[in-house]
Amino acid sequence: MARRRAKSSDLTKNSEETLLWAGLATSGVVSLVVIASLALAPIVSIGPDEGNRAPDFVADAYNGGAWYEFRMSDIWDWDWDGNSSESKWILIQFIDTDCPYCWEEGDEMSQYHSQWKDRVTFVTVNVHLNIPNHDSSKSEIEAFRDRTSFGTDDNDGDGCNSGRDNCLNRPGTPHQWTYVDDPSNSIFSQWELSGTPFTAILQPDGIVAWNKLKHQGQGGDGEEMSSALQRLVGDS
Ligand SMILES: [Ca+2]
Repeated sequence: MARRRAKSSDLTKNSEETLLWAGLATSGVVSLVVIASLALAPIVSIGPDEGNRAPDFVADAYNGGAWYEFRMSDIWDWDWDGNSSESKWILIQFIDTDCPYCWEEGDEMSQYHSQWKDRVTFVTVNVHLNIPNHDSSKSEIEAFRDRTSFGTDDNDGDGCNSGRDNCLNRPGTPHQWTYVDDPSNSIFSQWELSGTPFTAILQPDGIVAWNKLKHQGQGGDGEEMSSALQRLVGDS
């Protein structure tokens, strides 16, 4: 009996050792596979350049009804296959509610949105430039987006467009998309910007596909955003 017991205990020990070695071998193979796939995966830098993954951020956002916490990457389709037209592209615009060119661009943005809204998600980031008569607030952002009364039509610093206009008179229609507040200009810095307005187009997976400064800056090919949308997204 003692012998048998010893034998059976040896057998158990042997099979435990076999299992241990099998386990180590498997984890070794798994590690190699993991290392190989990490080595093969393209390294995507984070930044504002075309081909980079756009900087992610979490910030207060206004959707026309309420302010809420918005995370940029929540609207990215990480598994985008490069073709599917079900995933939406992203247009990110940077403005300051007091910047005159942003005021004028309000109309273009309304037109782009009405043409592309089914294929492109619009996000406007409001920065706070340190310029005289640029005094913005969440209430002013709401009024700029919604085209509602805020400020006066006198050039007295009260309202949008360097305080020259009541936000109610912004060119264009109410903007039916998410407005993000960037009170510390941190998103603006991540995009390495120095002025507004600025726009970029992102693929559905968050990769920068078109950066305005690259095309419309010095040495650029002059491509307009509307042409870029047509080229990248296709027929709206
Ligand atoms: Ca203002």
